[in-house]
Amino acid sequence: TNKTIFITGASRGIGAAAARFFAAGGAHVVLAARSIAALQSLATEIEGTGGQALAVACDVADYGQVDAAVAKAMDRFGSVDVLINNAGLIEPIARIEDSDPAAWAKVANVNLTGAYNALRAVLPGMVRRKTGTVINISSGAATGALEGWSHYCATKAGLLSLTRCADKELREKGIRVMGLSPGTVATEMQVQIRASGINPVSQLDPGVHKPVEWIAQALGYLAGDGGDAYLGTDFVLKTEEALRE
Ligand code: NJP
Repeated sequence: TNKTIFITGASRGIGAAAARFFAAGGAHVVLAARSIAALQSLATEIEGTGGQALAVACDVADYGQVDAAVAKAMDRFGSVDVLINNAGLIEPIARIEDSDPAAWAKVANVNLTGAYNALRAVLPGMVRRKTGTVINISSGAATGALEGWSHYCATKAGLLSLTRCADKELREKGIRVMGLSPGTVATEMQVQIRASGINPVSQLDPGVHKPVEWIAQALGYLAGDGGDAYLGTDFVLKTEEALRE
């Protein structure tokens, strides 16, 4: 299809894999993150294989930057049809008593407010066209309680709640808001988790490190016309009744 897919956190890991996957299927991809050099090199790679990609530098924690990035996407491709809220971080991992308040706030501003920012920025166009798809990448941590992960667990739980609220408001306007909990995926984030020494082996999905391509395929399913579901960490497809209560 020639849909435009706006992907946050596209400079590496799951976001970069999703960009390659959607571009290979003919979509126009907008690559958003802070590391502009990595985004530009991915855009060049995608364009080299006949795809269309736009790299936009943006810190999702800053609404002005997100809004400007969406405006650039609209200028280049005319619309944003699918938003994938994938940008996220877990560092620094620390028990609450040892944690730095500013670092905790930064995680909240990326994992939760960042997703709100991108949703808020793409919505006027989606409401105008009466169609759109938003996929928020949450985590099994949303329902877990892991030492040193208070920032991550709390913000991923908040992101699921944002998903439910947004879906309730927007479904009747033709916009689907869905969630995906990838489970344990082989990316830089897992390297950081192991290095922290706190919960070094994921307790959420022990022993399994899914390749990023699996997550990209799951996103493809959700973004497709048939996708109207929530994918849990076990990767068993299930319609999450809670999302549509
Ligand atoms: O992580 P990683 P993943 N503004 O660290 C970007 C969730 N998840 O691919 O800005 C904009 O390789 C950063 O780009 P840059 C996880 O919580 C993962 O594993 O250039 N972008 C980079 O592209 C997250 O939501 C696992 O540094 C910002 C990307 O985010 C998503 O999957 C399990 C940013 C992070 O790439 C992708 O994570 C699970 C900012 N302020 C959920 N800050 C797992 N890996 O096991 C960071 O359940 N980024």
